[in-house]
Amino acid sequence: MTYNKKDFLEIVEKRNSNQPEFLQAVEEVLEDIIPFINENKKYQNKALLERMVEPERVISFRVPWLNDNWQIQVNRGFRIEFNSAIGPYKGGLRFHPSVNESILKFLWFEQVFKNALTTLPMWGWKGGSDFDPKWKSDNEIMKFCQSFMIELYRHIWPNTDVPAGDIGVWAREIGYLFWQYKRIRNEFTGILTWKGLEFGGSLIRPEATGYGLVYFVEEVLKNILNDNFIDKKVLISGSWNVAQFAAEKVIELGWKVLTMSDSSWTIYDKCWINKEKLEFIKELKNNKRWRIKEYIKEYKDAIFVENKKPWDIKEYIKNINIDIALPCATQNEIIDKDAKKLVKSGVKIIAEGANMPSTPEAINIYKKENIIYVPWKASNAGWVAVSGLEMTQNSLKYSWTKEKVDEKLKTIMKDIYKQCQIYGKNKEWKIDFVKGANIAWFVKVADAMLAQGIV
Ligand code: NDP
Ligand code: 2IT
Repeated sequence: MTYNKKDFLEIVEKRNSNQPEFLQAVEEVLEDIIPFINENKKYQNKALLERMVEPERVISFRVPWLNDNWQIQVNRGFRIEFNSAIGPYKGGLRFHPSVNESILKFLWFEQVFKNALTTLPMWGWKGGSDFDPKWKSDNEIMKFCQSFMIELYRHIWPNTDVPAGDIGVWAREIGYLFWQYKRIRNEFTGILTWKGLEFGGSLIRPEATGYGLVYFVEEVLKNILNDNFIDKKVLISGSWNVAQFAAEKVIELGWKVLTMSDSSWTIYDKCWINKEKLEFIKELKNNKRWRIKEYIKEYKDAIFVENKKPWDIKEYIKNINIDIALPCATQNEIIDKDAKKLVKSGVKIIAEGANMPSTPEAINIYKKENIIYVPWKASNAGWVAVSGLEMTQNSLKYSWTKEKVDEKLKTIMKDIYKQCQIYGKNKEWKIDFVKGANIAWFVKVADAMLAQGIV
C-alpha cells in the first residue's frame, strides 16, 4: 500500500488537532518522504509513518518553586520521547513562556533530523518548561532548576536520555540541573551535555555550530562549484555565539566578512571584519556593552544602519558581488523581499546557522534562482554533534584535545554533506539539500525500526 499525502495528513490532524507547529513540521517532511516510500517497496505496508509521528511517551509534570518574595510559583514541565530506535534520546531543554506540547513536538521532529544526520547513535527528544528565565535572579533560576530536576531525574539515565540546553538553558542552568541530579542519584555521570569544562564538558562546544556551518560550505564549494576558495565575500547576520564562530572560521580561511548585526543594527564594513575587529565584537558582548553599533566608534570606515539587515548590502556598498550568506541570528530573518535582495547581490550559496531563518517564500525564491540552499537541519547539526562527542568522552572518562574534537566535527559535517548528496540528487539542482536531509533521516530511522520489529 502506498501513501497519499492528503489522507495521511488528515489522520495526523485528527489526532493532534490543537498542535499547529507540529502539524506544519510533519507536512513539510511528508513532501519528500511520501514519494520516496511510494517508490520503495521495502518501506511500504509497515505503518512506518504512523509509528514515526506517534511519541513513545509524553510526560508533563508540575514544577513548584519559591520566588525571592517567598511566593509559590507553579510552572509546567515537559518531556517528550518519540522513538529510541537509533540510540538514547538526545536533545535540548527549552525554558521559555511559549513552550507547550505542540512546540516541543515540532522541535523534537526537527531534532530527529539533526541527530540522525550526525551519524552518531542518538535519537531526538525535547523537553522544557513554560518558565521564563528573563529577569529572574540567580537564586530563582537555581530554585526552579532544582525543582524541575526533582521530577525529571526519574526519566533520565546516561544510556536512556541525555538532555542539553536550548533557548533559556545555557551553562548556568546546566550546572544547577547537573548538581541536583548528582545529589538525588549520588552519582557523577554524563547525564547532561553542555557541561562546564571543569565537570565533564567538551572542548569546541561553543565553536561547534559556527565552525560546522563553514565546514559544510567548504564541501559545497569543493564538490559542487569546484571553486578555488579564494577571496569569498560573505554576509553574516547576528553577532553572538553562532555568528562569531562562523566569522572566526571564515576569516581563518582568508575570506571576507562584510556584515554582522544584532536585533537593532547592522554594520557594513567594506574594509572587511578581520580578526582584530572580530575580537573587538567578542569583547563587546563579553563586557555586556552589547550593541553592535559600538563598532563604528572604533572602525570609522564602516557604515551602521538601524532596522536594516545584512541582505540590504547593495544599498550601502555598491559594486560588490556576494558569494555566500550565512544567516546566524534568528528564525524567519529572511523573508521573500530579503531573498530577492540576496539574489541581486549575486549570492551563490545560502547556508543556515540559525534555526529556521528563511521563510518558505524565501526558499522558493532560492529554488527558482538556482541558488544553492543548505537548510539548518543539515548545516547547524554541529551543535548536537559535539554534544554526542561529549557523551562519548564522558563514557570513556576521558577528554579529547581541541584538535581532536574539531577533526571529528569536520568529519561529521562532511558525512552530512555526503548523505544529502546521496539522497538529494535532483534534475534542476545539482543537490536538493532539503530533500537529501529529509530522506537520509528517514532511511536511517526506518531501517533501524524495521530491524527491531514492531517498535
Ligand atoms: P543568540 O540568540 O544569543 O544570538 C542571536 C543573535 O542574533 C544576537 O546577536 C541577536 O542580537 C541577533 N538577533 C536576534 N534577533 C534578531 C533579529 N530579529 N534580527 C537581527 N538579529 C537578531 O544565540 P545563538 O548565536 O546561540 O543562536 C543564534 C541562532 O542559531 C538561533 O536561531 C539558535 O536557535 C540557533 N542555533 C544556535 C546554536 C548554538 O550552538 N548556540 C546551535 C544551533 C542553532 P541581540 O543581541 O540584539 O538580541
Ligand atoms: O537544537 C539543538 O540541536 C539543541 N538544542 C542541542 C541539543 C543537544 O543535545 O546538544
